[in-house]
Amino acid sequence: MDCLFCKIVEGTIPSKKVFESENILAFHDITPAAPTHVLIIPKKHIPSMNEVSHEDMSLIAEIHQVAQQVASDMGVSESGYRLINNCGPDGEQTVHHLHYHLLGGARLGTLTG
Ligand code: IU
Repeated sequence: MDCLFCKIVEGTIPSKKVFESENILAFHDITPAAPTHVLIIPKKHIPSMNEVSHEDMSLIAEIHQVAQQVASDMGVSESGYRLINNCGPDGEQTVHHLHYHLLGGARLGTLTG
């Protein structure tokens, strides 16, 4: 399958990993939008939030656990952070493998301006 994040999971494209388990991988975003910008992905290929099924609920729970761990490891637990999923064209999703952006290390501004 021609999926960038599947290739990162397989190791055929390198990444700067910050966490790996049987089901989840977390790595630094190649174009950081904040001082801390980590992508957390399931190893399973799920194209977007729209295709997350009931069977995937344990994966989603694990992603939240990993986000907590990564935030702690990156030193942003107390200062705070954002966990963002972009879905579809209006959500500006560019990589079609489910992923969550963990952003922190600076005041990120409000979503409503
Ligand atoms: P989006 O939610 O699909 O818009 O985010 C995709 C992210 O993947 C984006 O922040 C890119 O900088 C990031 N990324 C990456 O980390 N490594 C890559 O080789 C490519 C994109 I292409």
